[in-house]
Amino acid sequence: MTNWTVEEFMEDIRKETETQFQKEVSEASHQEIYFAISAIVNHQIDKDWEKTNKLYKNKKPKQVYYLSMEFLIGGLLKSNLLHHQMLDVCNTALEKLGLEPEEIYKQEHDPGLGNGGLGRLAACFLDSMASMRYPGHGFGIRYRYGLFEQRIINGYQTELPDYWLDNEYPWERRKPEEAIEIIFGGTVHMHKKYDGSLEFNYENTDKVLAVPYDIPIVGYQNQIVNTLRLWSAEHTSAESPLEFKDYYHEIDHQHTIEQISGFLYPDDSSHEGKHLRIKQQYFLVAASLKQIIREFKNNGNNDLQKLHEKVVIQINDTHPSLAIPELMRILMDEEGFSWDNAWMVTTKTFAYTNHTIMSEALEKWPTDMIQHLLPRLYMIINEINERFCQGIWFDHPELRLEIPKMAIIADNQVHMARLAIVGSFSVNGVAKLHTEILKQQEMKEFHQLYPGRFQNKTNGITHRRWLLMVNPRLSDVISETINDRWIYRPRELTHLLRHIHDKPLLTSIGKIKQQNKQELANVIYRMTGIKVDEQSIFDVQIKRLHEYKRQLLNVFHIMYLYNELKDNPTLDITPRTFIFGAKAAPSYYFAKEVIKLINTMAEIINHDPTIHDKLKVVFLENYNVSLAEKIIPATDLSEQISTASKEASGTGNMKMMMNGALTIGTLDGANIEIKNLVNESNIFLFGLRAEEVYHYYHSGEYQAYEEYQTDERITQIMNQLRDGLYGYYEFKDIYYHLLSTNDSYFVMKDFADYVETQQCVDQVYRNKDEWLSKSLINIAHSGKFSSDRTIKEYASSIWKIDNI
Ligand code: 26Q
Repeated sequence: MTNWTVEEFMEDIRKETETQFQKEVSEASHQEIYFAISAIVNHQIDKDWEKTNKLYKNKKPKQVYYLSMEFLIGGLLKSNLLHHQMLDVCNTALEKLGLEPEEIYKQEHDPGLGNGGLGRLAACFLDSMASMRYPGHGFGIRYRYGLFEQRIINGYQTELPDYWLDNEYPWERRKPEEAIEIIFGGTVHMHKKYDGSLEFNYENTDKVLAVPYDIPIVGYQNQIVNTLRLWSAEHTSAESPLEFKDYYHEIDHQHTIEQISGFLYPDDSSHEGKHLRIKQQYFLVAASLKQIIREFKNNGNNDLQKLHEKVVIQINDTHPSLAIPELMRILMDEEGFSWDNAWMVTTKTFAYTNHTIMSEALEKWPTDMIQHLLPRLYMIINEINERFCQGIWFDHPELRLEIPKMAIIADNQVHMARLAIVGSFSVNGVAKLHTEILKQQEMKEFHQLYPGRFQNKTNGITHRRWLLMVNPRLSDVISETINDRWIYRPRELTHLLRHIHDKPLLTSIGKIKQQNKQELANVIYRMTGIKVDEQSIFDVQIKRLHEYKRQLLNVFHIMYLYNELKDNPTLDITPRTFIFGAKAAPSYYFAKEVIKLINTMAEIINHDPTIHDKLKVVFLENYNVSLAEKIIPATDLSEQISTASKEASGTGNMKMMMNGALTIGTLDGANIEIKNLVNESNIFLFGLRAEEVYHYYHSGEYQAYEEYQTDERITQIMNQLRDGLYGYYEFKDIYYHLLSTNDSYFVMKDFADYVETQQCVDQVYRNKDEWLSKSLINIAHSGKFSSDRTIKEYASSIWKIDNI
């Protein structure tokens, strides 16, 4: 650990700008200063990284590998400075050099290598593993284009390519000497060898090079640096000079290969089988497994029969579940294992995390596609399926009738979740309710078959980024009040409860929220030109746009309030600023219409002088990790209003709670666990419960049309959507969609309760002391949602690994 003085740090910045750019600090651009500081941090990181690798090499602990198609790591400069105990010094040094630190940090193009919660969870997990000294690493893909950049034009979402590698990315290290060759397609020939064993040869295959780019994952002030390895697809160089006529063909082919790591697919929930997506998945899996086995052997292990003693692989949703048949292939075809031995090792190595119950989001791939692209893997999947179904038939006759629902291959499709369950020793959900739903409903046959295999691991978030880094003022006040041990033991945040009557503390927490709101108001003004009232309630919904997340319910509430104010401009309501951030999958028409609706309401409301600024609506474009870092510390009210049973966990709910927001939410996902901690008086709950949602689905009792006709407020809103809002805009498609689907996410059904609960919010907010003490209670209980707790649970009950 280094203890730099401000002067030393300033000197280093000078030196780096000189050597890298031959410039004085005063002449250097913000970009160049950013690169200079990154270089300073990188020198430190490289030393610790080498030390950590040596430590692992010597002690040879069991390692965990987190396989994920997404890692939403966010900006790394600030967090790396913080983790190296250099952030304060760096801030002061920059200020002394006449620079605004935030101006430098925002030079970093934050890599959008994930869609949302699942990708951000992977990043929080890496942070917790390194910070708690667990030997755990990530494997993913280095997409050349991350998730699209969102621009709002004329109220509509448009998508632009996110080319995040436009400048050099200072945190990655290319390792061409460790590249791995991957084989796709071809035809398989089977030979019987003299000893009776089988040999598989491939003809007309496609070769792809997986080139690693390593990103350091820096532990919090503990000198541990783990590795996130992202694979980039490159072509192998042509082996011999090309015939002229083959030349263009060859270039075209190289281009196709590079496309494998070309871009991240958006989560469009009802994805048809996309050829390139499955290539990406196999590419990740094949490269990572080869690397894992290579490392296992390099560590002096020569008996792959013992792989699971040194290696455990967590697969992040089904996306990397081809790893299961791929490990089978390696063990049998390359290492000479029998089926039974290979299966034993494989099923002791993999653990699978499920992140959704939405059946349309469960991955299925057409069999002919897998057969064509991965012929040998298809043979193996087939055999896994045969043996699995036979096993049920003979050993579990009570489940015979369920075989069609359980078969890995059914209706000419490979069901990836079924493959993942059968091939893993552990299956986990991401919040208590979600895990119960998996066990009792969505995967109940599998739970009957393998009752011990299912377990819950409630999600978490890294409190280092989501509190310490993004909200330094609040962090300081907390440390002054209960001392700073909470940074290492976030559960100690509960000590704040002893200060619940501490008026000066509540006042300073209130002031800090106010300052954060002021800063966000500036961001909002810069981004949209909208001036918002910092005294108003900052009511925030930030997440991917999905029907089940019900941004539409939020909009209905806004439309209702606006209609009320139009009828009665002196109506006494607490001023509110509704803040949205959301990307819609490019092909998700309904979601995009909701974005247009939000922007239309913003246009109308923000320019209507008759409502005296009591309402403002803000849609912040291109919601991503760095924008989240500005919004979350400034949030008063966190909108977690999914249709009960649909949100597996949610993690934004935890981030906002940790920053003192109160939640308005349904009893869904982790909201339930938030409620259990803070108790019902410190959270605003409303709406149908999960059982009621299931009941209405099965009974068909709910009639959306009746709801529309009986509640006059809904009638008015719906008719406005159909006929045009205040003379102008129409949203007929939303109107017809709600009625023709019988309001399948219960927007209209939950409306009345939602509005009533929002009225409670309005009342409580008027009593500053009451609001602030609820806020403190939320902060105090948020330590449970540190991903440190989550990772400890994975480590002890799934991975069986110790920290070093
Ligand atoms: C799949 C196939 C083809 C293309 C895209 C996809 C795809 C990509 C991403 C499908 C799903 C995702 C992402 C899902 C996700 O983020 N789920 C969220 O995971 C969080 C972490 O567990 C939970 O908190 C959220 O409740 C859950 O919605």
